[in-house]
Parts: sequence; structure tokens; C-alpha cells
Amino acid sequence: MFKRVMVLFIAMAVTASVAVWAQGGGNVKGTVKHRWVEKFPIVVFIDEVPGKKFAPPTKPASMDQRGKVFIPRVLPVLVGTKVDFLNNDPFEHNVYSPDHEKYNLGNWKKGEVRSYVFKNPGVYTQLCKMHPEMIAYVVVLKTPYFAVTDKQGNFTIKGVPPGTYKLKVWGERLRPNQLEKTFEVKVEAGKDANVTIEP
Ligand SMILES: [Cu+2]
Repeated sequence: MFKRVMVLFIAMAVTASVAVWAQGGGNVKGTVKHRWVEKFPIVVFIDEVPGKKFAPPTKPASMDQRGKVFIPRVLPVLVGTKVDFLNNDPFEHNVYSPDHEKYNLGNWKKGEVRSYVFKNPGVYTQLCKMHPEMIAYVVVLKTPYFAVTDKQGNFTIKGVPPGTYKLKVWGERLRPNQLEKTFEVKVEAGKDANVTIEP
């Protein structure tokens, strides 16, 4: 009887760990400590997984415009992702970026959508010619392993394959030397790797 229970236990344990592995790894969880994090969200991301390229999502990401505000203010996407720019204000908006290859999507009214496919990694500032106070950022990354901080600076990057990685951060209030810093994290299947990041 005891033996049979043990066998059953071992079988259950093996099944559980295989199931965890099949789900694709662990989570990177933590907090970014920065004085401006409440107002200005920070992107935490795995910069590179050597030898791996990732297919962009088939579903577009989106950035809205409401009350003369881009929502979200900071939008991280995997390189190759299409972003739909919406307008939910009862007046026209424009979206352009002065960065990298530069673009201007024109002006459009409520309910219409203009899209852009981000083919190069980097940070693209989003501006509106009509409302100079409007600003947002599309952060184009090389891996799909990224997250944005909440008002307390907390973040979770889900489903990271087991391994050791270098995390990086991007935020509009971070200085160039802070953007260069890397933070090592070891991910194990089915577990949370906890990190505290002080850029
Ligand atoms: Cu506008």
C-alpha cells in the first residue's frame, strides 16, 4: 500500500513538473525603485536571447488618444509589431515621430484608426502636431519578454524560458548611464525570480 502511494506521488510530481515546463518557464517579478516611477512608467525587458528570433504577434498592439492624452504613455512591443493608433476624442489628432526612420500618420478623427509597423528596435517618441502637450513612447524590443511598471514600480514578465538573462530598463526620466545598466536574473521553470532594480 505504502509503495503504491509513493509511486502515485512520484508520478504526480513528474506530471506537475512536466506541465510547468510545457507552459514555458517562470516569471520575472520585481520592483523598480526610482523617484519618478509613479508618474513615468519604466519598461523592464530582456534585451536579447542569444540565437533566438521571435515572430511578431498577429494581433496588433494599440495606443489610444483620449482627452488629449496618449494611452498608454509607454507602450513596449516586440520588433515587427503593428500598432493601431486610435482617436477617441471628438476632434482630430495627428501622430508623428521624429525618431529613427520618422513618420507622420496624418490627421484623423474619432473612430478612425491609423497603423504603423515597427520594424526596427528603439524608442519612438509619439507626438501630435495639433496638441504640443501630447507625448508618448513606443519602445520596440528584440524579445517578447518585457513589462511596464505600475504606480508602485512593480512589474511581472511572464513565461520566460529557464535560463540566465540580463534585464535592462527604459524610462523617459532615466539618464543614458542608467539605460546602459544590466541586471542579471536567473529564471527557473514554474518559479518566480524576484528582482529589485535600482537604476
Ligand atoms: Cu492631438
